[in-house]
Amino acid sequence: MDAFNNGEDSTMSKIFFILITTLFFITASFIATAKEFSAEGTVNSINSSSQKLTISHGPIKGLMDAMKMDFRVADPAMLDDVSIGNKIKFTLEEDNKGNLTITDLEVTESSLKDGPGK
Ligand SMILES: [Cu+2]
Repeated sequence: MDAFNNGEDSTMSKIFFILITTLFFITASFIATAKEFSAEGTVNSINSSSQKLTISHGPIKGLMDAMKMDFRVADPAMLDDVSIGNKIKFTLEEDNKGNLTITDLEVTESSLKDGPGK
């Protein structure tokens, strides 16, 4: 088609396209501001009623130093996958208000007294 081979018009429409695409991605990145972090730690306690785990975690790159703190899990069923003393690897998601939620976890080392129940 002529429109695509038409020198300046074509350049202008390319610039326009790039501009719109760039604006779209900038807007999208503001809407989806959830950030993800990978972390490791040891489960200190499990609180079903508040849907939280107390974890002694190692340093989390770009987020915080090593410490003991509570984390909310995205799904209460995730609490059934861990026992006190378990070493876990987990994924943290930070929403645009700074709230942290564990969206994924995996036990890397079971505790010695890993009995049934909690
Ligand atoms: Cu912390």
